[in-house]
Amino acid sequence: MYISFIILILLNFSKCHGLDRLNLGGFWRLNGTNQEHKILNATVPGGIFSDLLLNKIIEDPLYDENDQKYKWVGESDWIYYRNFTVPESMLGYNNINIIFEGLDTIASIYLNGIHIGNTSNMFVRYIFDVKHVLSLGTNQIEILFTSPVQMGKKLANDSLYPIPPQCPPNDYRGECHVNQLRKMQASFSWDWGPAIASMGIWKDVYLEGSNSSVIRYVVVELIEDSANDLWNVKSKTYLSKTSGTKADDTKIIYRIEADFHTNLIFVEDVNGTIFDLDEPVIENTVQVSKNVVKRWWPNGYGEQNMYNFNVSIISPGGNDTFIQRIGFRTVELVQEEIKGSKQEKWGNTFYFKVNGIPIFAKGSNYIPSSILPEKGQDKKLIDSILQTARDSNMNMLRVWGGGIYESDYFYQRTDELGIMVWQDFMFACALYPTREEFLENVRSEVNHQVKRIASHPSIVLWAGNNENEAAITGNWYRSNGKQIYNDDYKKLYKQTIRTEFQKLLEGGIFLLSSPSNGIKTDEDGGISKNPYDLRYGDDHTYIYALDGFNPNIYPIPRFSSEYGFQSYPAYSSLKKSTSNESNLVIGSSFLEGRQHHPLGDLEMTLLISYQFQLPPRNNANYTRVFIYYSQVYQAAAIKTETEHYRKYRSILNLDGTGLTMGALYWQLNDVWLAPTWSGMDVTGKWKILQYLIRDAFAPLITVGQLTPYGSLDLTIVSDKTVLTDATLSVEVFKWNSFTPIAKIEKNVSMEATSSKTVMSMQTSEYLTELGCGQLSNAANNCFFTLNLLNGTTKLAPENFVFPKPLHDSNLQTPKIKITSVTTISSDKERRFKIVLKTSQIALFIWLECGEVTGKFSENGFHQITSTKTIYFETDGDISSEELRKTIAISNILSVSEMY
Ligand code: BMA
Repeated sequence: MYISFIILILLNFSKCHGLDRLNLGGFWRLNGTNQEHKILNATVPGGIFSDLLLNKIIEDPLYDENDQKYKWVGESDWIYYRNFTVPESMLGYNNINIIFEGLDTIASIYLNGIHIGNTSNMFVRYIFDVKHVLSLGTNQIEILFTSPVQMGKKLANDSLYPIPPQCPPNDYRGECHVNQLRKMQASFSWDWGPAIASMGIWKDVYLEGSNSSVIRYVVVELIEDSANDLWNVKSKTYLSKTSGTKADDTKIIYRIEADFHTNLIFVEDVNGTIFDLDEPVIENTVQVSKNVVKRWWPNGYGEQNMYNFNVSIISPGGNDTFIQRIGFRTVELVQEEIKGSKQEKWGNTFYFKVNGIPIFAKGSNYIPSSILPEKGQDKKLIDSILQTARDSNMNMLRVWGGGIYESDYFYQRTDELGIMVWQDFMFACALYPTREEFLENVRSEVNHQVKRIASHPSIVLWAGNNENEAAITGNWYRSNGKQIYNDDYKKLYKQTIRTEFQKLLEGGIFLLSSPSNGIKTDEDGGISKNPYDLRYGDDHTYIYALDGFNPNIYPIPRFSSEYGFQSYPAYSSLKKSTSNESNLVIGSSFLEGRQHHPLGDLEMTLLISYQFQLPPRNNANYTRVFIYYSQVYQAAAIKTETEHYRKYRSILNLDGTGLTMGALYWQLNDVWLAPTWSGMDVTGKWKILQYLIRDAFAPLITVGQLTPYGSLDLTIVSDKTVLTDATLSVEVFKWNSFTPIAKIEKNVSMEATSSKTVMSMQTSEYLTELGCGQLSNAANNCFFTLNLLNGTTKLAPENFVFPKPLHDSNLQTPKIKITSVTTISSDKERRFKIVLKTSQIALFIWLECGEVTGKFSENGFHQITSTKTIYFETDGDISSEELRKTIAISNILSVSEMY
C-alpha cells in the first residue's frame, strides 16, 4: 500500500460524474384508510400530524386538549403516495437505489405496485435496489404506514412474556407498548409531553443512480501523537454496494483544508477486491503535523476550530466526494481509583479530560426540539435552543435516550458552539424485547447512527440507555428476581449495542446506562446492585419533598447527569395553549391534564411553601403568583444544587464522596406548554432559571452555603486554566438598607481548574456581633453578598446568601418603578436601556413584556441598590415608550397582574 503526500496542490475532483440523485421530496398525496379522508395533500419530509393540519382535518395537536382528541390519528393506518418521472439518464445507471433517510416507523413500500421492502425503525436509513422496478417516464410510489399504536399492541401480544412497562402511568394520558417499537420513545407520551403517535416520511427520500461506489459515511477518529507532534487521522470510508467499481485503477484521495491555505492531500490506490463485499470499507490513517491545524475546544476553553476532511473516490466508472468536518481534540473519560488514608477503596473518579484539561461538565439535558419529529429538524428552532445553551455558559448537553438521534445540523451546531454531547442510545425508562428480529433492528440502528454522527468532535460519550439499569435494580416495573429481564438487559446493551459500537469506533467512550457506575458496572457484570452509587459514575437526583434552597439535602456524586425541579411556563406563554382563558387556573382540569408528573402540582406547592407564602386559592391573582413562585423556586433551587456540585470539584470527603465533575440539569427545552422541568418554554421564552443558571455556570463563581452546623462556608470555584488572583469581598446588609453594615475582604490565589473553601464563619454569632439582632433572630434581619474582585472589576457574578427562609426574613415591601427606557440601538436587533428604581431591597425582580419577544441582560435579579440599569434586546418593532408600557414588574412580595 502506498500513500503519497502532496502539499499545496489543488486537484479538481469534486465534480462528480457517474452519480445522480433525484429528490423525491415535496408534494405527495395522502390517504386515510378511513374513507372519509380521501386524497389529501402531503409534504415530504413531513409527518401525519403536520399534513392533517395543513389539510384542515385537524387543528394544532398541541392546542387545547387536542392531543387527546386526535389520538385516532396515531391509531389509524395511512398511505402516502406520489407519481414521479424517471428520465432515461437515470435508467442508464448500473445501480439505482431508493434511499429513505428516515421513515416513521412501520411501513411497507411499493413501487409501481411491486413490494420493495418493509421498515420498522425510524432511526435507520433504508436503501432498496430499484433498478429492475423503475420504468421510463411515470412511476408510482406508495408507502403504507401501520399505526404504531396498533403495532405496539400486536407485538406485545405476540411476546412470549411481558416486557414492562406495558403502559405509561395514567397521568401521562399516553399510549402503551412503545418499548416494542424502534421509534422516538417519547412519542407515546412522557412526564413532560403529550402522546403524539407520529408517522410519516420524516426525512429526505431520493433516487440515486450510480455506476461506481458512492461514499455512504466517513468515520474519523483523531489520535494525538505527542512524541512526533502529529495527529493521526484515522478514517473508515464506507461505500455503497455496487456492481461496477471493480477495476484496480480506483483511487481514494483525502484532502484536509488546513490553516495557512495549506491543503494536505493524500492519494492511495484501492485494491479492487474490496468491492466484492456487501459494504466495502477503506481504512486509512493519514498524518497531519500539529503546526498546520489548531485544536477544537469546548465552550469556555478556546476556539472551536474545524476543518474540512474531503474524501474522494475516483474510479473509471465515476467519482464521489464526501465532506466530513473534523475538529482536532482528544477526549478521555478518567475513571481512576480513589483511595482513603488507610488505602481503603473510595471508588473511582469520573470526569472528562479534553486536550489534557480536566473539564467540569456544565449543561443540561436535551429532549427532542419538537414532539413532531419532522418539525424537530427545523434549523431555526435548533439554533434558538443551542444558542441558549451557549449563552448560559454551558459546555455539555446530554441528548437524552427517549428522543431521537438529532439531525446533522444539530451536531454541526454543537461542534461550532463548543457544546460537548453526551449521546444516549434511544432507549429510556423501560425494559426492552430481545427477540432476534428486534436485536437485528437495533444493530442496524447503531450501525447507521454511529457512522452518521460519531465524527463530530462535540460528541464525547455514548450511553446505552436512560435509567434502564436503575429500573431493573430498583424494581420499577416489578421485574424483580426474574433472571430473564437481567439477561435481556445484558443481551441488548452489552452484547448487542456495545459490541456493535466497538466494531465501529476503536476509541469511542461507551457507558451501558445513565446513571451507572461506569467501569465498576462492567466489573459487576453489566448490572450493579446500586447504579446510583455516589462514588462511581454518574447520578440522577430528584428531591421533591425537602427544601431545595438548602444545599445540605443534595447528594455529592462524581457527576450529576440529571437533577431538576418543575415550574409552570409564563402566563403570557400559557395563553397560547388554549382558546379558553378560563382554563388557565392552577388546578383546572385543563392544566391538570397537562401536568403529567404524578402529584407535580402538589410537590410544587409544598416546595414553594418552604420559602414563600402563596395567597389563598380564591385570590384572583393566584395562578400568576403560583407561576412566578414556581419559576423562582425552580431557578433558585437548581442554582443552589448546581453550585453545590461545582463546590465539590476539588473536595474529597471522608466517606469517599466528592470530586464532582459534572452538572447537567434536567431539562433544557420543552415540546409543549405545560408544567415541566425546562428552563426555556416551547415558545422560546426563558424562564427565570435560564437567567440564573448562566451565573451558576460562569467560569468563576463564589458559593456561600450554610452547613448543617450553622456555619457559612465560602467557596470559590474556578474553571479557568490559569491561576487567578482575586479578592473575595463579603458584605453584610440589613434588609432595610442599601448600605452594607460590614465588609470583609480576603485575598485569594485560585489555582486553575479547582475549588477551594476559603472562609468559614458561625453565621448567627457573626451577624449578632454585627448588630443584626439577637442570636435567635439575627439571621432573619441580615444577608450576605459575595463578590470576587480584581480591583473594581467583578470576576464572578455577584452572589447572595439568605440565611433564613425568605418568608421568615425581614424583607420590606419595595416600590419598584421604571424611571427611564431609552433606545440605544434601533437596528434590526433593537436595544433598550432600562433604569429601575426601588424603595427597598427587592428579590427576584422579574420583568415581563408579554407578547414582545426578546431577552433582558438580567432578569430574576436581586436589587440591592436604589437604581439599577439593565438592557433589553428584541427583534420586534417597538418604541421605547411602548416598551415601557408593556413591562410588568414582579418581586417576591408583589406579583404583577399583567400577563
Ligand atoms: C428523568 C428523565 C426523564 C424524566 C425526568 C423527570 O429520570 O430521564 O425520564 O422526564 O426524569 O421526571
